[in-house]
Amino acid sequence: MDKKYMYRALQLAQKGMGHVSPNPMVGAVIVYKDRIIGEGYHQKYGEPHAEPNAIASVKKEDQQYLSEADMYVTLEPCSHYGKTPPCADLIVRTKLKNVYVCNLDPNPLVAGRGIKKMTDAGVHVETGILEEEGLEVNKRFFKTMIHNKPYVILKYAQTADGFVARENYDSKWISNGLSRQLVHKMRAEEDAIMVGSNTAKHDNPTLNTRDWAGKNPLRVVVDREHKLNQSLDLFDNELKTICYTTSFDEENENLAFIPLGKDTFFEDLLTDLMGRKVRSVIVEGGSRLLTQFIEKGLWDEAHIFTSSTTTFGKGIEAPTLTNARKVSSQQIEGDDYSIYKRR
Ligand code: AOF
Ligand code: ZN
Repeated sequence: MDKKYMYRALQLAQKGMGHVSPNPMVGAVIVYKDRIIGEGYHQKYGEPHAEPNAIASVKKEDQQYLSEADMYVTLEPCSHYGKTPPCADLIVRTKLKNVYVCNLDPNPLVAGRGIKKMTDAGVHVETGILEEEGLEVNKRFFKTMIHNKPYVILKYAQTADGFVARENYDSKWISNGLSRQLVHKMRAEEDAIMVGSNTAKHDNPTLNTRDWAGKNPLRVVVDREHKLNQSLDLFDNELKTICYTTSFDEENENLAFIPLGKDTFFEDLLTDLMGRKVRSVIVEGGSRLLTQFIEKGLWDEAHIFTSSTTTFGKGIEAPTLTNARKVSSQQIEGDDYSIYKRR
């Protein structure tokens, strides 16, 4: 067993970023005598899993080695008939010698059965290789499988003196152009993007990914009182928007108004998004909405851009992140970009 091949499998897995949700990202590498003879990953939701892709990639002249080869795969091979037949059966039929697995699959349809199928058939299986790294790669999938709630990412930009906007909201951009492009990349990687009614009203955002080549996430706006003007860009009918209210109920192809209970509003909102196959959501503001997610402990990760400017004087204060642990920090053309996780 050599961990470098699992690193490669994790790298392959992430090529599926933005294309496989609600499925996990999975990569697989086939190794014979310290040489990679096959590679594959789960490329698109509904399409073949990583393992058949890796096996299919083995060149004709190398196929004779499969029964002596090892597979490194980032998730327990599946045991169920879903959109594709069980990968564990394919591995058994292919007669691979050793299978090294990063994470077990928490999906109740699999949950250890994939491992059992292979060991019962005499395949040598080892699990837990680079487990922590795998949990990070598939943090969205594990969160939703275990807690039945999407992975929630808070994202905001603040000035050095801790404001997210001027008092009169005439300050749409705090972070620099490169940071904003990074935000568009982030948007393309998640399933949904959410703002509150103040942000929708004052910034009139389109919430698309125009500065990045990638898919657009579902747009979500919290407008409890159903007061937002329907001429805002969010309601332009070009991408789907879900508007959560406490009363109004109406849904068509590109726009849905979903009424939720007042007391369990945010919990219900996350549950409703789960039902819409949303496995991750970026909450982009404003301060009031972000604060509610923080106070209810309904967030998983926070990305905070802090500019070097302090010219605001009076303004809308940035939220205070509590119960947070900093996991990384870097400079982007003068902006500090830090990532936190909830303790
Ligand atoms: C694997 N290899 O590459 C992936 C797996 O709807 P389906 O048929 O695509 O099945 C989705 C489930 O299969 C998903 O929830 C997870 O449990 C597993 N994903 N398994 O062996 C893969 N993507
Ligand atoms: Zn599978």
